[in-house]
Amino acid sequence: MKNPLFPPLSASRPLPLLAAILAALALSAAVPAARAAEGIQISEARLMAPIPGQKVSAAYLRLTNASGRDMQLVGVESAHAERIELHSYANRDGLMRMVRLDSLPLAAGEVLTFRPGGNHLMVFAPDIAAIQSGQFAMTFQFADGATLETDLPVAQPGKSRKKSDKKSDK
Ligand SMILES: [Cu+2]
Repeated sequence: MKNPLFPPLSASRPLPLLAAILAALALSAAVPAARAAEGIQISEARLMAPIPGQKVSAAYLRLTNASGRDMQLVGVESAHAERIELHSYANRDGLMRMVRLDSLPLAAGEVLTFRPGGNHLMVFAPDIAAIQSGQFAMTFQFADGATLETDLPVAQPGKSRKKSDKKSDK
């Protein structure tokens, strides 16, 4: 009954087997994941610190596609936010309204600009601790599965960041 080739699992050696299983899982999970989006450059990036009382903020930047291939931005994620959406503005019945986009094309050699009044990243429920740290990590996701991680510096909106601190006499 006792098979010398397959000694019974004893409590003395559970770790090597568990470690092997975990290693195999990690390996299989890692294969299709995060391939860095090469040739995509981020510049002029900043996350606007939310106005006190607001649970949403915007991020702006420029994405330059020097990869030589047509790309498509399909999403942005951050561990420091509930979610991040691609937004722009569209004329609806004569009013410029904010609209959510599923994706944005970024053809080879092109620049995709996110700026106030245009395309922007809408950041929902940004983590205050991350904002106070001055750096906000995000991961950009492209249609081909490539990703690009970056730290956006946090910018303070406007001059009225401290309303209690009135130096000017308006
Ligand atoms: Cu928006």
